[in-house]
Amino acid sequence: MTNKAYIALGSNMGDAAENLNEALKALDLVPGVTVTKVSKYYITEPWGYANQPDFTNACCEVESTLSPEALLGVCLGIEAGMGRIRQIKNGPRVIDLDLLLYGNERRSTEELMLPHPGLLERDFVLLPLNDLAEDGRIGELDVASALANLRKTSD
Ligand code: PH2
Ligand code: MG
Ligand code: MG
Repeated sequence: MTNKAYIALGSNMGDAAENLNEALKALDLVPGVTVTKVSKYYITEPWGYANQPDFTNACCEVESTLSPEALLGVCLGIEAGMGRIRQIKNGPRVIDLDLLLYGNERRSTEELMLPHPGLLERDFVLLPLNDLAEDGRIGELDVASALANLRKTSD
């Protein structure tokens, strides 16, 4: 059985767009994972830790036969393979792959929260995710309204 999942990509070290390209290629090469849609790439101001370069952010849709936990493992494996070192919280990173949604699955373990807890609060996630929505929605999530709400509250 295949499921649709959504992954946020971010980078602000080296050639950030090239890092996103490389991560997308790596994802698509994994058996049981097919990248089916990719958003536009957005240059965004750093959130959470100001003194670092702007990020390039995007989102992709994948179709996967893997479990949510296995797909998270794939994301972490690609991050490690691309040389990500965890240093400063919210600080610079060569690649960040966050599993946002996996069908209508919900999880709240230490390893995995689904939907991703930051999803509704971060415009650098909602903006690219909205590119992948159909009629403003992804499954149960009204992405277009979430984006409009976020913009209202941040004015
Ligand atoms: N990721 C972070 C922290 N801050 N800011 C932007 N603009 N984009 C990100 O992807 C990002 C961030 C931690 O994952
Ligand atoms: Mg992450
Ligand atoms: Mg992140």
